[in-house]
Amino acid sequence: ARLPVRRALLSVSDKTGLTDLARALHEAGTELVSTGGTAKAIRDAGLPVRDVSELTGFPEMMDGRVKTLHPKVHGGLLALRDDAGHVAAMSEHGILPIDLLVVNLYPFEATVASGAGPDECIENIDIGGPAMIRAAAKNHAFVAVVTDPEDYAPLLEAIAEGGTTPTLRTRLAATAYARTAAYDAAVSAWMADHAGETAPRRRAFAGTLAQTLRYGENPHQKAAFYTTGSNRPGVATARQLQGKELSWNNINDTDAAFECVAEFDPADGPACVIVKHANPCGVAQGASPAEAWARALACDSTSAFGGIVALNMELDAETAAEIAKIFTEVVIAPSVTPEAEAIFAAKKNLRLLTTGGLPDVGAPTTSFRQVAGGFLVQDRDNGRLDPGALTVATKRKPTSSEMADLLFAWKVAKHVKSNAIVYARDGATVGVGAGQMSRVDSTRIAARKAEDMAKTLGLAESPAKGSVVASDAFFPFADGLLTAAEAGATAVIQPGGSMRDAEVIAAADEAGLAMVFTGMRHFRH
Ligand code: 93A
Repeated sequence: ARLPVRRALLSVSDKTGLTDLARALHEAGTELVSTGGTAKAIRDAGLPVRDVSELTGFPEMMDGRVKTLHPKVHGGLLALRDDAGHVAAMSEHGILPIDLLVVNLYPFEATVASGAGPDECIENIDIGGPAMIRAAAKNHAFVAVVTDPEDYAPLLEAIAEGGTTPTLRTRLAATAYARTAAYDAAVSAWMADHAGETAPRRRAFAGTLAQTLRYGENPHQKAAFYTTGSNRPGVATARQLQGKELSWNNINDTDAAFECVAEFDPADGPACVIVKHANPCGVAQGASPAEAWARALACDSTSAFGGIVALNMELDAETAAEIAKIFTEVVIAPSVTPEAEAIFAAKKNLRLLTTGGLPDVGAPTTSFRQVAGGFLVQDRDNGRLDPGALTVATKRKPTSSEMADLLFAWKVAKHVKSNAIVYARDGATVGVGAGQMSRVDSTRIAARKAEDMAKTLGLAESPAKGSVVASDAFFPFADGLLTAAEAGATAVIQPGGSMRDAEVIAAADEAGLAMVFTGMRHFRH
């Protein structure tokens, strides 16, 4: 059942491993046919190769837009070798069978990511490549198609054993269609962006396999990481400087931490976020990155153990030395000083990532949520508060220091799973309540966290006393608000808009609280 590879067509943009592959094929007796640049690379390596233009009898034309789009190529890929009519057509028209196709496409995604203009992006939409890939993959009963240099080795192994097997050809065909689907999805997304299309309805969604993970959320789940070709600074585009391979949970939590810290403009000073189980357990600003870290850690030092740390600016040696004192899974920052890198080098397992910058949290990107039988698509929550649009609901207006903390707490609450309650003071969280089914429970949990913080740090009273509180959605009843007031919060930020707003406002006035409405909700599930 093994099929020999007598003739191969090679046409690759990414020439990684090309000459080694071509040499091995040549030594195995395979005739090589190739397009312009690929043929040149093979010839330069001293190997015999036929130009595809010789095969087709047409020159490559129109700046390469038409090189392989010809019946001599597509007939050779699509003909059924066991069909008398197909075989007769081949001989009548001088079509030679092609047993192996090696193609990788014009780098459309990389061209877009590089910030190239529209003309260059369009020129990098490969037409002939996907056409050949799809033809060869359809005819995988007879043809092997390789679209990823990582598959060169298994291909050559099969050839050394006498030829390609049906299983290998089918697996390669599946990979090939995954590639053309992801490619077209990237083109579609770019075109939609280009046309200013904001609704997700005209888009196809696909990613490119970036990494096979050891396992998923749990060890019995298989998992992989796909990237969409975006150049947004973040976990998908980060450079890993050291440490073990990222796990599924690492990637998920690192994303949560970095997206949260990106809310804090470095122009407003250093900020640090510590995440556990996709929720921030401490967020703080500070005079230095080390101070931001120390204040974020102080919020919930118990939960921070084994956490993910994100900084909004360069990681320096002082901060690295402090972080290294506790067990940390991942540190992510726009950049790292050589001194800080040297400090972490002693922590072999710690994964250190740099992103080169912070993402624009206001930029529109898409988020997904899988449900049984489908998936939900929405704009990522890129809602940002215009402080001028806040309305004061209570008799008392927040003081300027309360207002600064309210805006801080609101940014954090956006990144806490609903129902989210965040107590903050002096630019640092002092209690986070996350993921409860009842808002009043989140309010109580956050207050208890603040009491724990007082105990751990030996404070005379709960740091919730004199704090402000943010709620990701409105208080449906006064009870949650009153719980926050009892814990010592003096000011509240929340969307407003409850049927019982009047009741909630009256309770706030009676407790002497200042309360502002954002008119914007930040559910996160
Ligand atoms: O411009 S194309 O869409 N027209 C074609 O007929 C065609 N055939 C192959 N691009 C085409 N290709 C692509 O050229 C391949 O997919 C590959 O990425 C690239 C290889 O070109 P070269 O061998 O000249 O480097």
